[in-house]
Amino acid sequence: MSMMDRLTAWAVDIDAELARFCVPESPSHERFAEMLRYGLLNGGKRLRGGLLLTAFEVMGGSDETALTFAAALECIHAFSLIHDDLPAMDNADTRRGKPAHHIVFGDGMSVLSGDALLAIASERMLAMAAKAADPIDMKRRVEAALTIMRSAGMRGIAAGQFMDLEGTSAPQWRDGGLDERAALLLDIDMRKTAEMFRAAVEAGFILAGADEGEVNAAVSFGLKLGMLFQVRDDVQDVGVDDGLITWPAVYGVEESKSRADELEREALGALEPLGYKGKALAEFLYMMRAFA
Ligand code: GRG
Repeated sequence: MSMMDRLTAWAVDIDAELARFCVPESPSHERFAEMLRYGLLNGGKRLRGGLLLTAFEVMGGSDETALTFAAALECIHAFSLIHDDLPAMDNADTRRGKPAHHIVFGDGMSVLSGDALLAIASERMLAMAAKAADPIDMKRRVEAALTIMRSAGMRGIAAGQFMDLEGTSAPQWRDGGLDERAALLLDIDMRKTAEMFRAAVEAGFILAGADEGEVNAAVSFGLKLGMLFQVRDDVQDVGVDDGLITWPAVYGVEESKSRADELEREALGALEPLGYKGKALAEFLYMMRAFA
């Protein structure tokens, strides 16, 4: 089966798990559940969840636990997209080809839905940890939850979004030369995008019981892959999102493409310590060329 077919199959499993995340606690909360489902089950590619499941599998993991963590990661990603689209943030009217969450439910409900999705992701991972059969498994699940939640906070998307909101009025951008602008771009993208890819691979490895050297390789690969995704996404969006802090805005389109090629080589290089176990992750990287 090709990696693309596997992602398609995993997306079905992840969506089924996400649907279990939004079962209303009482019949009067059906509308609340509907809002969560609208933000979650709306055609996301499930790259981050699929990456976590690939990483889990290559390290020999085979139980159902990882699916909850893959869904939790997608749940956090969905929260960030709902909030990012709000008028107070990126002010986007559409998401995944449909009206954005706040266009359908209103700003207040979208803030609330994002809050709920972040809390539910954390709750589901901790519930999975609490029901581990032995202390080793419990520790792995807590550590996987920790690394995923870190990708959302001060180190991850919230910090990235903070810098993105300051945007082009930040002194490093407004007054800076190429080096300062490039450093700002790297800092934003590392947090806003690469951290979630890092968390996906790292959590998959931790859950499957990978050793420290293997986890280090996973971290390095995940960060490079996430950055690669963002560079290609920026290049694809030239003409759509101009005026933002992007790779083409700093380096121009051709140089951005060469940097993407370089990042791809570096990501593949980061897999070398894993030997044959890195093969499926390399396939995942090649498969992602189709998306950005
Ligand atoms: C509001 C805390 C908070 C964070 C928002 C992630 C983020 C920060 C903003 C989203 C907008 C953005 C440009 C993110 C960069 C990464 C990116 C290209 C996301 C889209 O990811 P895909 O293509 O989306 O995997 P799907 O829809 O397939 O899940």
